[in-house]
Amino acid sequence: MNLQALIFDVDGTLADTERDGHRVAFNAAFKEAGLDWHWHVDLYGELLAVTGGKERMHHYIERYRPDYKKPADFDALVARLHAAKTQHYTALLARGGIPLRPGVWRLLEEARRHGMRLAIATTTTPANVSALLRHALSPAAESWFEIIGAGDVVAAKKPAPDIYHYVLEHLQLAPAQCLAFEDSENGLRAAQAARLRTVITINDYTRTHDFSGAALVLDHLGEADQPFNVLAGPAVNGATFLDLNLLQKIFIKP
Ligand code: XBP
Ligand code: MG
Repeated sequence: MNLQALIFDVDGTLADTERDGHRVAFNAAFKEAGLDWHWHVDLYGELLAVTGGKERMHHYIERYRPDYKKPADFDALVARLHAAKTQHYTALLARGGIPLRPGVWRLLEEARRHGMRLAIATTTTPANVSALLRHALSPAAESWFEIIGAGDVVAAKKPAPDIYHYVLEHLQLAPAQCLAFEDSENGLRAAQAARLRTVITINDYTRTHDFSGAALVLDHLGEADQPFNVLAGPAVNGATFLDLNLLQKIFIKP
């Protein structure tokens, strides 16, 4: 087996975007529209069970707001709220509001230097990916990824495998030639259903998720001065951060 490509999720994996990014942007859009919807930190954790911002708003109303009288054009309202939320979110990223998680920049840089192919598979809106890559990584970072599979480009969002199938098809690689990076159970289920081995880096919203079947579960990718903790997976023989050398050792069997 020859590892040829790394495929990254975005939200929660490249950066901790949910609590202080997406959530804040949703609330700003709701307030601006004069709605009494407010997603506090714990509620948002529950709402993350549904991926995709538009889908999450529908879920919120169905599940938590039986009192809300939907207007006839509810889908259009959700679409307008989502567009406003995207504006708020990308503006927040442009202000440098959300940094990358530990080890992300280092691993991407190393992968590029060694000709490892890179891709993105996410449920988030393409504009959100562009803003994060440009402002948290590098102005040219979008070009680092051969394919950015994002948002409504596929009909079914994670945990459906569609976005991974879309990316694999574009890369023209078999799942065994790639490795996925995810932070959530929905992400893992999507990658697994596409037969991809998956490295998980947990975060505060996902640490209690079921990651059975993941190839490796870490608290983060680690840095030389910020060692990772291995929560599940093979022995890493004293390594303190995930780099290509460690990936070769644990994933490429002779
Ligand atoms: C990420 C998401 C996204 C964001 C919001 O899931 O669920 O919906 O919360 O993005 P994953 P949009 O990391 O598994 O891809 O509002 O642009 O949909
Ligand atoms: Mg994620």
